[in-house]
Amino acid sequence: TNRVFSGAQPSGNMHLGNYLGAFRNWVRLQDDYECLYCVVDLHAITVWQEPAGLTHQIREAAAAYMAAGVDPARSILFNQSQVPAHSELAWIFNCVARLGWLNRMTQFKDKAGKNREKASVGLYIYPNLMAADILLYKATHVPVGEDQKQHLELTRDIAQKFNHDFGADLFPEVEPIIQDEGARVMSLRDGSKKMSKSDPSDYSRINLNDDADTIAQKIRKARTDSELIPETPDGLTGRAEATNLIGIYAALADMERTAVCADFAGKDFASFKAALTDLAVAKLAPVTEEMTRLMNDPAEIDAVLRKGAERAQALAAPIMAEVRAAVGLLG
Ligand code: AQP
Repeated sequence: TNRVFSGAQPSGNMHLGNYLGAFRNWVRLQDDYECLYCVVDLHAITVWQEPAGLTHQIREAAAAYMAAGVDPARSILFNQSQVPAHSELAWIFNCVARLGWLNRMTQFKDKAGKNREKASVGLYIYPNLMAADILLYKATHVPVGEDQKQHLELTRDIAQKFNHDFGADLFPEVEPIIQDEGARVMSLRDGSKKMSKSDPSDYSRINLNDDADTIAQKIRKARTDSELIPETPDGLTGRAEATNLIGIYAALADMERTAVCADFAGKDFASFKAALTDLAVAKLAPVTEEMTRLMNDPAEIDAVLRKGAERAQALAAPIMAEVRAAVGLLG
């Protein structure tokens, strides 16, 4: 079978970038693959998370997946730490991956920043846990953005070295499902940075739990330039913020950028932003409403996650047994 694994970290508010770049695509993949969608809480705690906030964020992430259209009856929707085998396989991979491989990971360098000595060990070995997430289910396909390509390469290296070292043809070669560049949503405050949960400015992103007034205000304050909307996307060259807003419009409306430019050619950003606000509110309101409904009754979310964890555990158990046998651990 073709099996997809993907996840998002419950490290803050889920936002428009997660929705357009990940969730919306996950929903489509449900038609062609057996899918596992995971709230990767163990990844989130590689940087400090306030415990009470984390509990809320885990449930809210699960609510966001469902509200976006992930169907827990078709896909396995679960929370990483509720399936302990993720940690178990990650440890074995800590012993397979080489220091030199991890030293090359650019995301660690970015996230650890200048004070590398103060970064958690977890942040450093994060890619090994990601490899475990995927290989624990022998997933064959992983939808990834450009920024995760290097980690997926590492997953392939770990699978290959494991197979080689233990003379087992155990893990498959994982294929990326590459998201197109247009699916990348940038910060509303700075068109050179991606929209991110951890950006300290709430005005940099549209959260999936923002109400209509908040969305309107954020789009109104979004950075732009003083030029008009060009006739074609060629006229967006060197205009990162304008490119981003046109891109968001195109993604939400399921249109090509060319068509969006043609529709708004010669208009100023005030009128474009008004149209973008209407569109964003129309598209996101049902998602926000469903998230709110789910968050009002966490028992429903918890039950979905418990059921999901059971199903994931059932898939993982025989694979973990193969791994233990290959390594020589007692069963
Ligand atoms: N701005 C974005 N545009 C398109 N896709 C995005 N994704 C995240 N931001 C954007 C995609 O969402 C999925 C889940 O991401 P994640 O939560 O695991 O981690 P991330 O990429 O690190 O997201 P953030 O928001 O930037 O979180 P923090 O600030 O905590 O690091 C992934 O498929 C990702 O590509």
